[in-house]
Amino acid sequence: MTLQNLGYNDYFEKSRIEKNLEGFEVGRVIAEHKERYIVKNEKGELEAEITGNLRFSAKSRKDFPAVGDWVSLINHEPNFAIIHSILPRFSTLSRQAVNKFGELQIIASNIDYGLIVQSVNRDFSINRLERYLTLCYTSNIEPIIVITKTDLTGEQNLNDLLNKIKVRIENVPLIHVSNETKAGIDKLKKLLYKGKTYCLLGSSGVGKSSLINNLLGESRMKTASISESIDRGKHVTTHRELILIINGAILIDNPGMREVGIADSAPGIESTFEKIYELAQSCKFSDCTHTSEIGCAVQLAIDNGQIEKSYFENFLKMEREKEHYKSTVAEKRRKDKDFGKMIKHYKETKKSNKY
Ligand SMILES: Nc1nc2c(ncn2[C@@H]2O[C@H](COP(=O)(O)OP(=O)(O)OP(=O)(O)O)[C@@H](O)[C@H]2O)c(=O)[nH]1
Ligand SMILES: [Mg+2]
Ligand SMILES: [Zn+2]
Repeated sequence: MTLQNLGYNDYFEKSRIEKNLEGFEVGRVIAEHKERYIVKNEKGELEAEITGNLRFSAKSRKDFPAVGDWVSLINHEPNFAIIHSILPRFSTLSRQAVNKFGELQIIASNIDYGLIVQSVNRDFSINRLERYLTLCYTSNIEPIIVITKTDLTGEQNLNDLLNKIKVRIENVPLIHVSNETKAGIDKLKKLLYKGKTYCLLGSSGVGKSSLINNLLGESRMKTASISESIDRGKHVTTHRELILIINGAILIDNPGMREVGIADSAPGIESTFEKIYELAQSCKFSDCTHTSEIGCAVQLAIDNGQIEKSYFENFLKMEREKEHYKSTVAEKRRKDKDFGKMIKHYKETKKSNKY
């Protein structure tokens, strides 16, 4: 095992030198269990914790290690290390943290490709596909769409579903597989490149772990049948884990996501809804909201069937979420600033009272 096998490359080596970390060993975070990490390098796997300094100077979740990170290490014992610092990330896949408005949750870092997995049955949703696309594009991560469980539907249905995707989503590789019959698995294998990191994204029960097992050719990841009564996954995978695939690609399995919340994702929304941005250039008014204005090219395109109404509605919904996230963050910052001012004022008055 070399560091390169784990995805180490010139980008990370350059920043290691720039940050004067030559004296430190490095490793990649391959799993996280509540602030305890498993780090892997050429010597094997180590358990690791962060330094107190890293913890106290952390301002947000972003300052903590995430699966996929390259970290510098201080070794104490043979199988235990302290994480001294996080090497600058090449990409960060994140979403709006569930139930914590205005906060980000890092899904994984240093990802090259996002494998967006949906099954042909209940889970299938183009709106949600566009959400995942937005997350990927926001972080410069290349998306690949993987439709699973093709054995559960007929050929006609499958083609209808694939065509629906193609109408709305262009220029994204689209693969369909069955983890049961193994149809399509080889096609997906061809999109896995040596030294590149792939993160599996999707709801619980769509077959992410089954897919990894098939690509590996062995049952490494735990999978479980979905709940028959509600046709939903049981959240079998409980933590992120980085796995090496035979032909040199690196895959990160992910627990199923219930929500795909949009954070500060302007670039991602722009790429996902490129057609709307293009049309908007022909609107009569430059500040057109594309809702009720005269001469709106977007509304016209909906009326004549050039774009789907649901595509536009999904765009609006995600735009609103992005704006809401931004204003929540701004509000938080303002409060923090006020609090800082209050403390400063308190200290100053205390000082002036002294003399
Ligand atoms: N018929 C069929 N069943 C599949 C396919 N892929 C996965 N399954 C089944 O779906 C169930 C869930 O699969 P998992 O691989 O555990 O799903 P997951 O996406 O990893 O789920 P979480 O870990 O909960 O996020 C298992 O019973 C699998 O056997 C498929 O292509 N066809
Ligand atoms: Mg799983
Ligand atoms: Zn308009």
